[in-house]
Amino acid sequence: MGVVNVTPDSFSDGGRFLDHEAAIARGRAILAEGADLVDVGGESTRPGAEPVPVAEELRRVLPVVEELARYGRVSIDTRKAEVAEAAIAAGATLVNDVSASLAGVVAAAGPGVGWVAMHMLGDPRTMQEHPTYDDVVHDVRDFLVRRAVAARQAGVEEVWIDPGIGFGKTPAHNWSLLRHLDVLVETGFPVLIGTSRKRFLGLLAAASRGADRDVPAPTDDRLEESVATAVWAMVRGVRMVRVHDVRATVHAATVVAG
Ligand code: PMM
Repeated sequence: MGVVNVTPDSFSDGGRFLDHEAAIARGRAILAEGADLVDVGGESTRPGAEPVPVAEELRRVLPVVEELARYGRVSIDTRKAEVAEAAIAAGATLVNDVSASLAGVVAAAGPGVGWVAMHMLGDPRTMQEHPTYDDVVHDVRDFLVRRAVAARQAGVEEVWIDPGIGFGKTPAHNWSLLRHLDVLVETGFPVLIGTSRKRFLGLLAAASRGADRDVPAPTDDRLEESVATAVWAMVRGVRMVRVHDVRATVHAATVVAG
């Protein structure tokens, strides 16, 4: 899954694809580089981000979804029912739902549309303040299985689960989830994960390059860490990875596939 953020403020590519033509060109390049689908989002969910009004989110994403759906599979990254519905009407066939609350919308769309349930603690404005869990791996697994089972019962056939790396999680929580991916894979629901260019990898990158440990490496200097975690996840049975660096990740995936 390759990412196209049509936003002014996403943490890694914010502002670059706000223009529709640029977003469409990037989406087409992602598909040409070998991604199976392109994930279009119009609201940043980076820590501290403010919500975007529905009309503005629709304005950002709909033309991009409609055009890219001519070339490949499109998912819509949204927390809003109105945006999910409109994107499905425009050709999206997967709803990437970081709020894990839109199963009803997807069920109503009928067969042929899938749903990603992602785990997030709180909401993007406050999620990184003091995230705490009894046991992050099992708390996340239990939440996702509850939502996924309910979605199946509501009639959604294609249901993915995603632990939501960085969404109300400390670096230690992220590493625990990565170390115990088997717990998610064993649920039987296909697992999606997004580690690409995230801050905890920036901190590791800075430390491994001998820089200040508290200052993350820039987002465009997290490639090796991003690909390494994607490969790690694939080897452990994760079926989809959400990435910015499509070409490198597709090449790495061919090694995993043998
Ligand atoms: N991460 C971001 C946005 N959407 N969706 C899923 N399913 N999983 C993720 O980990 C995820 C997501 C934040 O990253 P971005 O700002 O680069 O899009």
